Amino acid sequence: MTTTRDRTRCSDELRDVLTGLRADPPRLAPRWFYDDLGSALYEAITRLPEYYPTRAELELLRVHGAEIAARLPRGARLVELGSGSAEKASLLLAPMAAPESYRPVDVSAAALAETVRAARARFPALDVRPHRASFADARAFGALLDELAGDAPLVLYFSGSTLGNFERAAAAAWMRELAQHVPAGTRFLLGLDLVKAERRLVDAYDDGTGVTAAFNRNALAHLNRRFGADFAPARWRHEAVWNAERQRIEMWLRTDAPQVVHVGDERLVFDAGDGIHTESSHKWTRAAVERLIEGSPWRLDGWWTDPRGDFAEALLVR
Ligand code: AVI
Repeated sequence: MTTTRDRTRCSDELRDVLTGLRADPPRLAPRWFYDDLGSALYEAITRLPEYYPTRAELELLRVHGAEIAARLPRGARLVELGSGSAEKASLLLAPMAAPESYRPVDVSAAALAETVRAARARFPALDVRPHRASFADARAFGALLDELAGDAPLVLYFSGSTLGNFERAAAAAWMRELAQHVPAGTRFLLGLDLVKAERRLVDAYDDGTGVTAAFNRNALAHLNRRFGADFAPARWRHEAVWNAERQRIEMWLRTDAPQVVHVGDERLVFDAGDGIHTESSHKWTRAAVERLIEGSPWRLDGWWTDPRGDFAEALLVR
C-alpha cells in the first residue's frame, strides 16, 4: 500500500535529485548508491585488493584496540554509527572495561539485524540494542542521542571514514550539532582515511575488476528503479580523480556522447563530456582533524594509525 507519507517522501526526494542534476556541474548525493544491490557492491569493494581502508582500519584495531579501549570510560554505552558485521566494534568491545551496552544505529533494518546477530553471537552476555535511525541528519540523530545520554558514559564510534563523504563544512557543522546532544566527557572515536600517494588513492576508487565502476553506475539504475527514470547506466563512464586542493577523491559519471534522460517530468540534456559528480571522499591529516573541530566543544585526545600509516583513529572528548 502506498501512503500519503510515502508519496510526499518520494516527491521530496525527486525534487532533491532534480535540483542536483540541474546544478552546474550536475551532482547526485552518495546516498543513491545504497539500494540492496549497491550495499552488496560496497561490501564487495571492501574486499578488493585495491581498496585498503577497511583492511587498514581492522589492522589498526587489532594492533591498538586494547590501548584505545583503555582510554574509554568503564561501563560505557558504545553507540556505533552505521552497522554491518560488527567486526570493528568487536575489536573495541572485547578489551573495553565492562561495557554497559552496544547500540548500533542504522537506517537499514537488514544491516541492523546482521549486526545484532553477529554481536550477540560474539558477546552473549552483552546488552545489544539496535536503533533504526539516520545519523546523517544531525538534528534527528541528536534526538536519539538525547535519549541515549545519561545513564552510562557515552562513547560514539563512527568507522570507515564515512565522515569523509560529507563536505568539510557540513562535517564540521554536524560535529558541532552532535556536541549539543551529548554530556561533557562523551568520547567520539572517528575512523579516518589519511592523505597518501595519489596512485594508491585513485586505484582504490577505480579498481581493475570494475566493481567500483558498477557501484557508481548503480546510482543511475537506482534512480531508474525508484523514479522510473530512463538513464542508460552503461553509457556513463566511471571516473575517480584526486582533487589535490580539496584533498579528496571525487567520483564522477561522464558521458562521451550527447544524451537525453527523463527523470520524473523533466527532460535533462547532457552534452558530450558532461559529468555527474556522485561522491567526494575527503582524506585526512591530523591538522585537518584539528581544523574540523576548531571552535567546537570537541578536543582531540588520542591518535593512532595502522602500521602502514594509511588510516587513523582519532579519539575526541567533548
Ligand atoms: C562509505 N565510504 C566511506 C566509502 C569511501 O571510501 O568513501 C564509499 C566508497 N566509494 C567508493 N568506494 C567506496
